[in-house]
Amino acid sequence: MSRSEAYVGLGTNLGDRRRNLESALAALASTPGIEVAATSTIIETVPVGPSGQGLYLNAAARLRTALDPRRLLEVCLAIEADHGRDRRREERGGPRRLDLDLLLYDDRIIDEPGLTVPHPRLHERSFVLGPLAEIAESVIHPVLGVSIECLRARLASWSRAEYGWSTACSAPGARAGPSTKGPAGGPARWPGGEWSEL
Ligand code: A4P
Ligand code: MG
Repeated sequence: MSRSEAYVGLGTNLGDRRRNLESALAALASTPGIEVAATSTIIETVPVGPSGQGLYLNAAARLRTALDPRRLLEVCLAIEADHGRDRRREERGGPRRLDLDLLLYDDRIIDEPGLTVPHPRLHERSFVLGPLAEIAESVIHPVLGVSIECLRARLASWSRAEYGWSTACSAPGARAGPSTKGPAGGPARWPGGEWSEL
């Protein structure tokens, strides 16, 4: 059976946070057609978004999977619901027991209702790129055409220097993507306010 490689980002800032992550990884691993091939370390991060919420734990996992991207996302959303997440009652960007985002799926670019891959905000978020770079350092972002480690380093230096791309991180293979363009179709912009890992 052919298997694809997918990366999932995990976040939680409500309840027993470590247990939420461990239980979500166990649920992924016990799903037919999913093998958890690698996990990052768990990091504690300052919340991005509405103020007044608690610190997050974030992590990332590499999956080998026979499920297609749509089915894999459905599994992720079902695991969120099993962990007590109720989207109807939560604020956008606000506290949650469990967030599972499909970050990458092979080198696929998908922009359909309810499913965007690569995740449209992965390159803007240090709490995603930090763990992801541990297990996907040399994986190329299929829209931006640069490695995950390059994106992580770029975001870190952007937050220090407030720059855009550096020549060390040029993107000769970059393709136009759904949500990664800056104003007026320019290069992707790198918000600096999120560089806040503990
Ligand atoms: N959806 C489409 N594509 C995807 C994909 N690739 N992965 C759809 C996951 N979901 C995808 O999801 C809303 C809908 O997006 C889903 O039903 C699915 O059909 P969501 O999780 O409610 O929100 P979101 O749009 O995926 O955004 P995101 O980035 O997951 O959540 P928020 O609300 O923007 O941010 N601070 C720290 N330090 N750490 C965190 O983990 N997380 C958030 C959540 C805010 N601040 C944080 C953290
Ligand atoms: Mg999400």
